[in-house]
Amino acid sequence: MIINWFPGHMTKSLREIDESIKLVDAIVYVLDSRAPFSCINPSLNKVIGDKPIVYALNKADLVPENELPSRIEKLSGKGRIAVKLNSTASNAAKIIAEKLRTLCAEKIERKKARGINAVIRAMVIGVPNSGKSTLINNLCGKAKTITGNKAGVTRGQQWVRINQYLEVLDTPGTLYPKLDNYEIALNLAFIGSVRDEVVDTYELSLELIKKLTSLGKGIESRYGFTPSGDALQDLDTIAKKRGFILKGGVADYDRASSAVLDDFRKGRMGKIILET
Ligand SMILES: Nc1nc2c(ncn2[C@@H]2O[C@H](COP(=O)(O)OP(=O)(O)O)[C@@H](O)[C@H]2O)c(=O)[nH]1
Ligand SMILES: [Mg+2]
Repeated sequence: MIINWFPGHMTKSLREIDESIKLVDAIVYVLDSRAPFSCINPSLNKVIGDKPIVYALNKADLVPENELPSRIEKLSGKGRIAVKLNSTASNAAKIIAEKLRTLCAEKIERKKARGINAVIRAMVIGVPNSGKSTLINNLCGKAKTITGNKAGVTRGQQWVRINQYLEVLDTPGTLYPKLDNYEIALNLAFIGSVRDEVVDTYELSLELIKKLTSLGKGIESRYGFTPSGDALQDLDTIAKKRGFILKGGVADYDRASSAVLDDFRKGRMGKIILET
């Protein structure tokens, strides 16, 4: 299966993120906990430089809890804090605000010492479908957007004051996923970060069945049968079990493929992490 972008897309999105990143003190890098390392695009390293990062291991509710500590540790370091998150939960904003404050504590203190209003500015970035908008909505809540003529805000972006020391850009930076490694590209496609026009749903669902079979997860708990090892046969079984049948009694693979991908993406196959 081919999964690819036109390189132009990547260049454009990196340039856009680059413009916004210049304006902020810190970055909230949203990762999908089911494949956190696949969500990191190394092409961004140069743009980010040593800007502080909170890695939000989002959708943590969709993976086994014991899988996260080792990954959090791996992602943490100087100027880097990683934290598990469920962006749909009401405490998500508080968690992220606290981590940003910890990360920028020195900067806040320095500004305070000089009698400057100690507001740090942050932006949310991540691959598509990682939960950026959900997190921004949660962060901004009823907070007022700061209108007026603040420096650097382009194309309808606005700063939102979250609390006395934090402002967040209301528009996320959408990161084009890095697709030049096939396994990573597959992970990104499974979690819905690769636009559907770029991948073949039918082939992708077969790949997902293979992956879940190798992990020993998902198929049995969702569809109630042990995978056979033949992905196509299993897709056929899923179609029949779900009643996706075309005229003449043949399995509707299109519907079954979409259902398999949707079930996985919505967490209906149980808690699963793809990166082992
Ligand atoms: N289970 C779960 N779903 C989430 C979480 N965060 C976001 N979502 C869902 O993931 C999907 C994509 O979220 P969205 O914020 O639109 O992603 P964006 O493309 O990065 O802006 C939506 O259906 C959200 O409801 C989370 O922490 N847990
Ligand atoms: Mg969005």
